[in-house]
Amino acid sequence: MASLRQWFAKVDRDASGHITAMELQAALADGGLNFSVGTVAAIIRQCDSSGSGTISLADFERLHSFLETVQDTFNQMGPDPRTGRVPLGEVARELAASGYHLEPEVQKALFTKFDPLRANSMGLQEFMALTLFLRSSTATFKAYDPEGSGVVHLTYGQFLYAAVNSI
Ligand SMILES: [Ca+2]
Repeated sequence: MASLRQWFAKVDRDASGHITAMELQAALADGGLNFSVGTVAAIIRQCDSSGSGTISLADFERLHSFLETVQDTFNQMGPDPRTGRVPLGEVARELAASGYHLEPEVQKALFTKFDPLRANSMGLQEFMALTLFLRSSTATFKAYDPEGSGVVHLTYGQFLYAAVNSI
């Protein structure tokens, strides 16, 4: 726990007691991971218990374990040591193993979006963005489908709300 505290202090550059999206973006970039502010904000939403848009020390362990889980999952897929990337077929197998039952056209759309360079592979950054999207979309869907029927009916406003929360 002492090391987590030290890491927190390092990331919290202005020592405000909260890690902002900008601070987290800079820390991840130091580790060689270059994310847009939007993706970093999505990472924070996964871990931010208070809805403040920032990470407190209490949230930090969750953030740490989320980043570690995604990294471990990525490493288990056996990235090419030369490029650091995993073929899309391997990502598809991993998603299925994680319980995402995606129709072929849905999977194709996801891969088109999260492999924007059409490399037929993903690096850790793309895989993390995909993971965030799936997690937040699933959470939003479940919020509209608390009984787990698998079908939701949305008004236009609810659709926009769901879409903007799934980025
Ligand atoms: Ca700060």
